[in-house]
Amino acid sequence: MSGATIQKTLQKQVYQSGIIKEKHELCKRTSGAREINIQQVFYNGKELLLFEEITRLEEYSPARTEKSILKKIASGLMEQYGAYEFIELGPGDHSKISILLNATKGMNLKSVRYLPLDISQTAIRSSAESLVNTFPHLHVEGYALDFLSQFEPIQREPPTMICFFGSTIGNFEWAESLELLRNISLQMKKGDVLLLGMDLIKPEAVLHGAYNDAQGITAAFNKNILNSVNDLINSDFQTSDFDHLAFLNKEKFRMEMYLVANREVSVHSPHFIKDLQLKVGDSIHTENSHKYNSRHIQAIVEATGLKLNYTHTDERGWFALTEFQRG
Ligand code: AVJ
Repeated sequence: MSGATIQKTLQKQVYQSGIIKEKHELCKRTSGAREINIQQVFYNGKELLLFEEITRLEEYSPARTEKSILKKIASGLMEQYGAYEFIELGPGDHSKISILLNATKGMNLKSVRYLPLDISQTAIRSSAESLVNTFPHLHVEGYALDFLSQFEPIQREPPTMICFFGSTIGNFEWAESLELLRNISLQMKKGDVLLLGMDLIKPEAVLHGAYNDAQGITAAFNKNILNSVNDLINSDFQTSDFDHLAFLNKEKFRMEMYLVANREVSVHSPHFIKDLQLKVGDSIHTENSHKYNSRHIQAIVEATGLKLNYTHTDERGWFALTEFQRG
């Protein structure tokens, strides 16, 4: 079976389902061991829970560092921009936006609006409920859609603060991420701010540890992708047939994650024309996590035409919250 065939069937299935707009890409490499691509961009249910567990790991610092930076800059941002409408792309939980909302508490504002755009309707609903209880002056307007789609039609009064936290952008190929950010920038109105969380290049040992934690949570998170695929295409991938592999690709400035077959594997799905046969060592490329430096940030400025107002980092320079503005 050719890779292209799988890709076609999967896409059809994805578009038919309507609700699960996961982006899957399956292809076959031409030489050497086979490598299949299943890159999952959206977190739903179990992935989200496992990811939350990852953020609590000693070895995994991005989420923690981002929040500590945000706590330091929140009130300054509120004063500087006077943007009390927040759009958050793929919030997952509401821990990051709460930090900004907290900074609006003493300001005696008539109203603050929060517009989360997330694939998971359940996540949005539960966040909305708990947020309106904590912040009485808050209006939450959630949108269950993937953040790759347009938000321009949403009624809003600029300046809006568009928050894209967690280095979620890092899951995208570099060229794709520039395209996505350009698309976002085109939807920004004069004065709108984009607050972008970016995980920075750091020592290889630290990066390696963050994606190869001692408790094996990252491995479980990676393997769980197979369960999502099984749900999506009724396949019978067994997580125990695969080993977790994560390493730094220095040329591409990213951590790459794979699942490597530890035995001969045969996978069946009604969406496959023929069973998928894997040999020991064949791998499934499951995720990329890009790491950035100041040149990448400059390239974003050039690709989007946005103004870079400030780059906030921690003492170690391991994470950045970058402030872009539409002039
Ligand atoms: C949610 C995409 C930022 O790339 O670090 C963590 C996902 N994958 N461990 C990341 C992830 C494995 C995470 N992002």
